[in-house]
Amino acid sequence: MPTVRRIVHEFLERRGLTTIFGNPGSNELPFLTELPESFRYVLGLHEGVVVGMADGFSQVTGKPVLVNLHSASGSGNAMGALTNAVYSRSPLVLTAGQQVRSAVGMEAMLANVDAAQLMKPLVGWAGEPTCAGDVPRSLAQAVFEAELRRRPTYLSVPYDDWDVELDSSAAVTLGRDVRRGLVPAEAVSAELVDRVGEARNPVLVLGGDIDADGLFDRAVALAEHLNLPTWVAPSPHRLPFPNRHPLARGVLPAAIAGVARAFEGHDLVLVLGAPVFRYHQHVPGEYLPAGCSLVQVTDDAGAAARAPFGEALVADPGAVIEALLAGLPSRRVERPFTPNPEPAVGEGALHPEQVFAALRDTGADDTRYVVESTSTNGSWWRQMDLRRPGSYLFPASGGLGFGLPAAVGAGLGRPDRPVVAVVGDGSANYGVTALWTAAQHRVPVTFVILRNGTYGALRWFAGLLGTPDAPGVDIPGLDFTSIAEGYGVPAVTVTDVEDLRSRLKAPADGPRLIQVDTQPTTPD
Ligand code: TZD
Ligand code: CA
Repeated sequence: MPTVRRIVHEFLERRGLTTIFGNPGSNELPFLTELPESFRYVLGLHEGVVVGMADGFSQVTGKPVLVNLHSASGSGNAMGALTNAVYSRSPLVLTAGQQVRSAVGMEAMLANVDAAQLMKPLVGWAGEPTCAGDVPRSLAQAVFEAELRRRPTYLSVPYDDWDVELDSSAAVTLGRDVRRGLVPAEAVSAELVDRVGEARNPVLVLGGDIDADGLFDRAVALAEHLNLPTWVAPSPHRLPFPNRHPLARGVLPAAIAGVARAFEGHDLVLVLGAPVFRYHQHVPGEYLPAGCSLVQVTDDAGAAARAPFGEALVADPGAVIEALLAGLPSRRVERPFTPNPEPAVGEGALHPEQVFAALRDTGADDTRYVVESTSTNGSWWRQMDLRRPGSYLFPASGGLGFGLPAAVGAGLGRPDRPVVAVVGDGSANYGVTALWTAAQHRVPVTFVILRNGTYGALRWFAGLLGTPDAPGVDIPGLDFTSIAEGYGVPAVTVTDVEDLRSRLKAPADGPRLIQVDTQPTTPD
């Protein structure tokens, strides 16, 4: 008779969840023993890094990923990084080892008291099987809930369950398939097609789901077909549209008044694959200019329900894109891509624009950039020219500690594309142990650390919020070359732009870190 362990391993194998990101403890070892050959265990030295790596891996593969955490303490450490996975809609399946069943009630060491409750409200679903016999089904549910809701899930399993033998009926779960398909009814589609066709001056807004769903090229086709000015929804965690495309209008400002200003003169805003909207700075005002209406198409029922204004259609954005392409005549106008401006030049240290221009000029077209540098946002979009799907990842909740780990996860998940992490000297600290995993697995990521000696974005915010005397915004005395070497990653400091360019051009067969001293800037 098969054990719970055998059945669960086989289920995971059949579903392709054979890369496990984890940081184990005693409660988890009974699950991890006797793993079949096809499994790969990627050890992270801190649970925030474990989840960040899994998030990057999931985002580039488009698949659910198994994460293994240690009881309550490991789960708690994972929680900050988990906020990013929630907003990137990454289907991470978190598992945590529980004490043996008889020891949970008395709160023995390592009991995870009320485990499912611990991770709510971040996860879309959380549970602990009521008996060993229900572990395979519960694990399958955790995987399917993550896929269907596109949100992390959490399962706590008492460690004395894994050796329990089950009869053959427990294996029926193995063969299950669960899918989603949200194509709108024809009449609903037709109504939306007419509405866009009749609009006097429509505008398109694209969100991260467009890139995540493999719709980047179809969204470009739609914008070009209808000659639609195209914005990226505020606070993007992925890039859904080429940023120098002649129809690209940039990233919408993350404030109510700024968004309304951007829509001035338009009568219809069509939002595909984004919440409405992920504002950040609170600048109150009208949500839309007079005479303008908004329609949001998303497969995320929660995002549709919580939007403060506009109409929403819960459907696959891809189905709506195809309906619009098929249903409306072409208004296409050929125009060249918009060239990048000359980079600003720093004094005393490199301007971030010089660094980004060097990346742009030396990087392969299909390079994936994982970015976590907050005060350099404007410089980034001015200097980059990203034309491929999956070129850009950014922490989706704004929770730092994503950049280094997600770059490692992206490199492990899709080794066919080069990965460059562009990370601030502040952000790098939250996920720095990812360097060790990169070194151990020889993941060929180039880590570019922008060292400006400060939490640049906080300095800028201090000005906006009228709090110039707030402490805790400078971070002098950090040297990432010594830190990286300690984790096994070769590293250099660069102060000259030509030196930077020649180093970026040099081939690398493993991870490397380039620390660049940069001039402080503001995000705009
Ligand atoms: N802690 C966590 C986990 N997430 C956060 N977002 C912050 C603190 C607050 N924070 C920001 O929102 S931006 C920032 C902090 C500390 C500064 C990041 O510094 P950096 O980048 O060096 O990475 P810049 O370009 O100098 O701003
Ligand atoms: Ca900084």
